Amino acid sequence: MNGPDGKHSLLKRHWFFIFIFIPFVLSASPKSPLPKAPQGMVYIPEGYFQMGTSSGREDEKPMHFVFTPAYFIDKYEVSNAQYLEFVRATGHAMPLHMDDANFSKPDFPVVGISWNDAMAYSKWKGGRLPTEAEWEKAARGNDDRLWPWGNVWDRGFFFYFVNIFGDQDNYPTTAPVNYYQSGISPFGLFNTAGNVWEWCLDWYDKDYYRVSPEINPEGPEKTPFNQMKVLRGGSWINDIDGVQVVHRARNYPHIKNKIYGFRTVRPIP
Ligand SMILES: [Ca+2]
Ligand SMILES: [Ca+2]
Repeated sequence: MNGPDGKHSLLKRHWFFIFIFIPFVLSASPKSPLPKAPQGMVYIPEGYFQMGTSSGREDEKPMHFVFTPAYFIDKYEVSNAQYLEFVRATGHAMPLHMDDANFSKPDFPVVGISWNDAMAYSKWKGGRLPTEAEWEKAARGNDDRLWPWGNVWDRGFFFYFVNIFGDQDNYPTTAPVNYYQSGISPFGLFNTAGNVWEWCLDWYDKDYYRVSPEINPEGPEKTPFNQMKVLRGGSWINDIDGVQVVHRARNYPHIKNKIYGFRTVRPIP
């Protein structure tokens, strides 16, 4: 149709596109796209999760709802390769056990570092250590599970889910930070349970859950009775119950050994 009627209807079709289709496209696109996570990190959205347990050890009680703002957290425990980059760039002291082939491979988690070392590395990367709440939320999601993969441990079925004591999981000491894909957390973090314990930001207080704030708890104040930092997740020397993501361990911030490592958090301003 080349007559005036044909042009008119084409014009009408254009107006249809402008008034109907474009607003539809705009309203269908997300209002605020998720921030892009830095390389090697995972985005954890703001919101509530269930922290602690009502049936576990005394210092895990009670189960309580906690809100955190959104943040980024490392998908893996910090590796030797990453930590040595920091040592080379800053002149920071080398980690212990780098002469032991069981612990020094580049893709294995760094061990032999204190809480102070872990915090120095985290700051150099533009972040800090996770609070206990941030660590537990990233390891567990919001459904009250006891391990990152769920609530059931069946040795016959879940064989390569987690690095615990013994070599039936393929590794008698530490394992590569990206091993045990089957045991990832609901947010995709590797090895929150097992491999190495992970230093957290908070001072340890066994009664903290009974008094902690609901919104973004950052741990108790340091007191003369309370001089240790929290560690979470268990390690390659624990049994399967020892690596439940609700367990809370602690030690002095200067201690270094073969079972303590860490991962970092980057807060979102
Ligand atoms: Ca093992
Ligand atoms: Ca771990």
